[in-house]
Amino acid sequence: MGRELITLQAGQAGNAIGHSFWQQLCQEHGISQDGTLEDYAQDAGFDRKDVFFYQADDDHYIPRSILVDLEPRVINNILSSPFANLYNPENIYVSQDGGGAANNWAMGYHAAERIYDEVFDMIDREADGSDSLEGFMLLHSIAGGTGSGLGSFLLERLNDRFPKKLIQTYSVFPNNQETSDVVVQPYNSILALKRLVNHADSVVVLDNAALSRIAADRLHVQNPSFSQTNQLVSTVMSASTTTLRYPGYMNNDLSSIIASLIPTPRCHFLMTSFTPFTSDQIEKAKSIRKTTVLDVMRRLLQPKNRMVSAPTSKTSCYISLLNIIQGDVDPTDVHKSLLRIRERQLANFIPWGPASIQVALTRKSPYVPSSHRVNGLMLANHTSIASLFKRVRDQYDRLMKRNAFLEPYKRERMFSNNMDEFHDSREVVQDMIDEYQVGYLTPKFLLTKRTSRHQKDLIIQNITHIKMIINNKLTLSRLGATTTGIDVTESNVKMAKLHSEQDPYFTPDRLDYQYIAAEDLAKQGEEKFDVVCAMEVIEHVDKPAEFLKTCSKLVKPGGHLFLSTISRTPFAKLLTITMAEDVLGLVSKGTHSHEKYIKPIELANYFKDEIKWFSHSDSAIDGGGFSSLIGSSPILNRLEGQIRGIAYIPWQKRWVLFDEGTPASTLCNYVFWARKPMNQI
Ligand SMILES: Nc1nc2c(ncn2[C@@H]2O[C@H](COP(=O)(O)OP(=O)(O)OP(=O)(O)O)[C@@H](O)[C@H]2O)c(=O)[nH]1
Ligand SMILES: [Mg+2]
Repeated sequence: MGRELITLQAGQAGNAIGHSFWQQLCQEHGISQDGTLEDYAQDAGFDRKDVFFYQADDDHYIPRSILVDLEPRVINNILSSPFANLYNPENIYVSQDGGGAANNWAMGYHAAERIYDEVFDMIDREADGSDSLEGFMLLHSIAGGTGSGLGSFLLERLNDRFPKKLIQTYSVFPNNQETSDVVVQPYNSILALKRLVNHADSVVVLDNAALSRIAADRLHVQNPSFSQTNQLVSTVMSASTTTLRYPGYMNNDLSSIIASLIPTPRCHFLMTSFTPFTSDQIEKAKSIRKTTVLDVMRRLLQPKNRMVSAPTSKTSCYISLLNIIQGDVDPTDVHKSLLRIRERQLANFIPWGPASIQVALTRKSPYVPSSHRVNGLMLANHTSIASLFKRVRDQYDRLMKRNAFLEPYKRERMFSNNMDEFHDSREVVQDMIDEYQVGYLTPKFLLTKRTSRHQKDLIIQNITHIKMIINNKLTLSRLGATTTGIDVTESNVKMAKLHSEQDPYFTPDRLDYQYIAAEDLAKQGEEKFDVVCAMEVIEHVDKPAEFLKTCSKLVKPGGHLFLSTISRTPFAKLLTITMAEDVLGLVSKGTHSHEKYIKPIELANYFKDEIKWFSHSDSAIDGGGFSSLIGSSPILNRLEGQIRGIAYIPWQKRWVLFDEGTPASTLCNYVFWARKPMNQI
């Protein structure tokens, strides 16, 4: 089954890096300049060319790519290059009047409105021609007029037209240190950034300042040409798509890569490092170094290798980190390297997240000779990227304060009456900066933000704790998820519906309540959920084992199950029955029965032995109840679950969530989280 991606190249930078990318892909898959398969690549069965190419009637390969520019120069260069016949001529749009968008975002945006039909005809044709389209990749720069303005327009419309498809961009950021670049770049950048925040699922940041620095350091080229920096870019683009093109058992589609790197939807700006960079054209850059897995992983973590110029501070840290390691690698070396990196504390992670480096091992193309045994790409979500956006914001503020260079924008419709769009874009960028800087250090901040527009959740209702559960559902929906709440008591469903109808924020397609048992929903079979929550339910059901099986069936592969319940301890009996029911009367008598309580270890074992979600026999679970289900191996997706105590503080009227491992914290109420393995249906 293919999971195809359509590439959209907009403007000069977009088309130039795109062209470089396609040359690299052709080399790696043994495809010649005109799209025919080279003799030596005839019986390759191990790669998936169909993600990026399709075959014409005569079997030659055509990129799933659409080339758009408002000036003809760059595309003409492509069409007079040896690769001229590679592209589908029907997929090329070059503006007739040919003047470009003159470094003006608004001009590019409005030009895109005018050519909308023609460009979307191409996109629709490509989308219809794919079996199982996963999404789009937009290649562009954010600083000029076309890639930035027309690119912004494409992002908005792609979102409307293909709401369920992923959108990843490779976005070139201008070299802010270079004064010779165009003065209005901060204006264009801020306007484009708003669209990148709101309409892209993930953005790979390509910072021209860092690319020049790396070209100088690694390739020993001072003042590198674009074609030289674009070689670095195409290496990164090809490496970041290897797991899609050479399928292994993990990260075979874009969504799994995005899911593992992006915990909140707006903070989706990824930085990259690659090592070792070599260039066959440049003698000095040919030098061969020792490339053990540990060397590669260490170098990937060094700030000087990052392709974003963003100084790290004491508080900046990784939110997530994926290393894609290519070549001949022994998994035990990976394991050892990860342990060493952890011991030496080479990577600083957010305090509340899974502090693990994820690793995907993939094969190398057999057709591209390489003097290195191993190479690696890092894709990372790091809070320091906010400093790049702050630089853009500060430059924008300086220009805007003086009302400098606004005339060309005022001539375009969007700015003819006021500058609202500028101010709004700045606000969106500021919010994103805050989220990176404040949010990731104080996770509560994130609760006020949306979750992914693709996320679907199920909440299994509880009979007695309706108020808490309603709040719970509202929160998830407020975060932006599409939420279904279910309950086996009809009056509860009615009450919940009434409750939500009073809030204009909710629509039935966002928050829906159904009068149905979880078991019946599972029997219907069709629908599975990204997140299933059953808070304070299991201690009330008669057959907990069956209930857990049902819940596990309702979760999508790779999805999450959250349960909260009470542990069967004398302490819990004292607190939840003697005190809450008998003495204080907080809960009506008979609500709980002690023998139905479940200990954390019992839940964990059940998920290990019966449901088989935890593969590790060595998970650190101990009978005392301070339990962590993080497998001992820090490799990708091995973070399988966690158990953490919660407690209600009556005088503060709020719940607290204890840190993992807090002594005695799971002796009464606790939350259990488990992640379904990707390979389980
Ligand atoms: N890395 C890289 N950056 C480029 C390349 N070409 C242009 N840029 C950068 O892109 C920014 C300008 O955007 P362009 O892509 O040239 O502009 P455009 O999208 O064609 O827009 P207009 O020409 O204004 O209509 C500047 O920051 C350039 O430094 C390239 O081939 N590679
Ligand atoms: Mg141009």
